[in-house]
Amino acid sequence: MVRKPTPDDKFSFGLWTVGWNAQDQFGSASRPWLDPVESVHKLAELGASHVTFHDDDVVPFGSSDAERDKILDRFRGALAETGITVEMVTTNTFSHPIFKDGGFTSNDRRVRRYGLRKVIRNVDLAASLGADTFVMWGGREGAEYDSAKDLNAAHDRYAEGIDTVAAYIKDKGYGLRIAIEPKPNEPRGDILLPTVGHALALIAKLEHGDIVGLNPETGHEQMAGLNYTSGIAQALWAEKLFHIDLNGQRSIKYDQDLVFGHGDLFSAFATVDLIENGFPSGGPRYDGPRHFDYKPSRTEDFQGVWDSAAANMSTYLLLKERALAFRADPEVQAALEESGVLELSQPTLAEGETLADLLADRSAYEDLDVDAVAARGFGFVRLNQLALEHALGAR
Ligand code: GLT
Ligand code: MN
Ligand code: MN
Repeated sequence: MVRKPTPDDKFSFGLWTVGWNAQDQFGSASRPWLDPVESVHKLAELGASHVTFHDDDVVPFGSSDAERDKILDRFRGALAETGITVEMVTTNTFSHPIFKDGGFTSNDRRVRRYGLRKVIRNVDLAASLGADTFVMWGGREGAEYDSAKDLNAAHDRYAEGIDTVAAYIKDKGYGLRIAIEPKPNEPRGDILLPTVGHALALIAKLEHGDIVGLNPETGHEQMAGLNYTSGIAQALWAEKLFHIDLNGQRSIKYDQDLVFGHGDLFSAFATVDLIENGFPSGGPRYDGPRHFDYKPSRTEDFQGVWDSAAANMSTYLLLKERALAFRADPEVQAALEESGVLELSQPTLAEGETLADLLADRSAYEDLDVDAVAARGFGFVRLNQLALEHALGAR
């Protein structure tokens, strides 16, 4: 049995996840519309503590100001009744046909100006709800054809858009940080900022990059054949892991958005191990919400929707239990030591040692018995097997 989640677990769900009516490329909706207020109540019952949403998930696109106020009042009421808080808000700049060539990077300048207005309006809403994070997933920022985009200008416009929003956040004194969510493709043939690394490189060139970080999603990195845990590790190292989207993906194919752990389970174990235990020798930690961005499969009715929401949290808690046991196991600690995993945190040059000292150190080069050093076995396989046995609950 898995224990029930508590607020300390910081579980969070996008309202677009459970609320997805399962319409896809090949078929119409298999579930009716779900009232976001009902989702808030249901998620609270299941043990989640936070929700996140796109502007249009709560207030339908095109609503009048009066309708918007009414809807938001009712939504705030649900938050107050349940104690659920909004930790992150994001903007839908991908559904309406106006965004078919992007929001911040559309070739049509009118679209970019409209997109920026939509985002800024949503920043105000995010701040008024007390969110900490403002996610930007540029699903439509990209192209199908290499001739369709001036990629130099596109990166300029992307940076301009993000910097403008960041400057606005600072100007207003809002306690928000922007988190860019990379994705390699889908719905565009190629999406700008396809991976964690690409996004980090863009952030480094921003004027207001200090409040811009990342929201990496498990499946999006895996769609590019990359290792999600490595991706969030580098984002952590860069002190840019502002938020996470956890889900499941089974290899390189369309974005599956499966329940966390229902894709590459052993990789999910590594992710939870990093989040809950941190790096083996210390370093920056992720302390934010454990946010699930998945889609209840199209085969599921509402019972299946709520079962799948609960499954994300159960899987996370199970893996957390295993990951804590893994690190607490003295045999694992000894194996980490033997494998040199802990030795890696030792700087290559000793304190105060200069390159000149190293060049003068014959034992480091001229006199080093390279064959003897090369003969060392690292024992990584044994270490990995220990991890697997812990993940399976065999230890
Ligand atoms: C969309 C996408 C997700 C993003 C959301 C944020 S929207 O569902 O597939 O990965 O996190 O805009
Ligand atoms: Mn996804
Ligand atoms: Mn996501």
